[in-house]
Amino acid sequence: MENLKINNKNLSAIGQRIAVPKYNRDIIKTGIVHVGIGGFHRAHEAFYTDQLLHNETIKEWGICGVALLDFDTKIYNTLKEQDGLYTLIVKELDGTHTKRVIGSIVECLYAPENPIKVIEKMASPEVKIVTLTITEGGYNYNEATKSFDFTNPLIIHDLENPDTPKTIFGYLTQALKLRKEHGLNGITIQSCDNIQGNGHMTQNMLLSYVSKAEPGLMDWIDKNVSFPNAMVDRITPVTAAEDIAHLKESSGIDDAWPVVCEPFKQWVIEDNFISGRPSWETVGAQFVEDVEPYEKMKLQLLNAGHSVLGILGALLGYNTIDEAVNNPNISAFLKHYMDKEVTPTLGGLEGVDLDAYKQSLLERFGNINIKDQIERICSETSAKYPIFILPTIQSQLASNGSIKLAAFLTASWAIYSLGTDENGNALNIKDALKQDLNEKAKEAKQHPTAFLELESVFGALKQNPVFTEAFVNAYNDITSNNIEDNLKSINSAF
Ligand code: CS2
Repeated sequence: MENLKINNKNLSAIGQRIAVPKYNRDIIKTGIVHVGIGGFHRAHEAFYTDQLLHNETIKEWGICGVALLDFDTKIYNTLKEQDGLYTLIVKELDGTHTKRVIGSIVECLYAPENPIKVIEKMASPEVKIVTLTITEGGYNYNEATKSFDFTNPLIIHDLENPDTPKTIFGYLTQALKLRKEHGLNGITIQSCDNIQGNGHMTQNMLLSYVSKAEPGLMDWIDKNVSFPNAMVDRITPVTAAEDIAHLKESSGIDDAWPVVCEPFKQWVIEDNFISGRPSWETVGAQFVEDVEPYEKMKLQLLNAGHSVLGILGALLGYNTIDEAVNNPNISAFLKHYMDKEVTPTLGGLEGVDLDAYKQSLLERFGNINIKDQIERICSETSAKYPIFILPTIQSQLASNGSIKLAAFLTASWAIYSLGTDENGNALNIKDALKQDLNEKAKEAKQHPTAFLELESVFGALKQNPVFTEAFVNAYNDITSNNIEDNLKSINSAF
């Protein structure tokens, strides 16, 4: 079988081997600018939109993918080379792979090379929505001050150099200013990141920035920009070299950066789009009035569940999430955490069978074909913890509920931050606060609660005696006995 490089020219030949877009990409206009063209966007929004574009009456919702950071050169160059095309490989539970070429990204821009082009694209009349996957840390929110972090050097740069911004806030401000000057229609800014109230977060952080950078724009934004909240879900591991090789061997497709993901997908969106929106509901998204309960459920069960498996699994020397969840002591701990500490905080979820949801999470985590990397899950835990774990602890403390398991997880993270697993092997920690975490973790050897001093992560947790007592107990248990024995003893109490 001849190898075919993935691009426009080879699309119909590739179509003899796997599914390809059936619509004419040449006539699709850009209605969405998306910032952050990593794996998750390409497995989620771009997938839904590709499905939508198969409805031949829809031509106005193509995506312009923007690579915002210097670090994004590789994905930009790859997508440019491949005419925006890439393969989505769904790893089914039975081990088979469902492959399709996704065509919804119809143009790409690399912001560091040409910031003005990105600003102009966001400000063009045909663009109705800017969507974002800029990661939890990308919103520049500080848990300690509960506000926008103006001390971030990149923000200082953007305030001083408005025409050549580096952050999303600088870009959006310039684009909105241009839209106002040109008397254009309003626009929706839609977050697709794992944050409770991600629309509110986007709005609050952007307005904080604008209040300093362009105060005259505040009123226009108020009237012309909408920020829907949304819950997004699809487990998307980092693409491995084997995935690229396997695609070539099995289908003769030469794709420099395919995306791999699980079969499950969910997108629950608040219907708040000031200038219209794609009919994503026709391809499986749900539009609802209030997304909050769905967000809470997903962030505090799935994402937090991931962190539980990631941190405990890393300490035990595992590499993938399925290995961790297939350890009965870890999975029992996770089940107790979900049932006893998270579930009481979730409130009523009309129409959702929570027991079935939790069961389905264990099955998804256990998918041995996905090989979701523990390293990916543990990356940037300092940005994830305040969103995935802290709300559960705060809510449980307020109602005198159990926080024992969350305290054990937090103490495990302190041990993890020392940089080696239980067998003494080095951990590859990727975290913007890696240095600070490591210093506090070292101090914690003398005074365990020193770890909780990182207020941008833990807020005021250190001041809470109930939590600190549970944390110190857990810390001492972990340092005097191995994780697995600790898990057995915790689990036996239920
Ligand atoms: C993960 C998420 O980054 C993480 O810690 O929990 O990337 C998770 O896989 C997705 O949110 C699934 O929808």
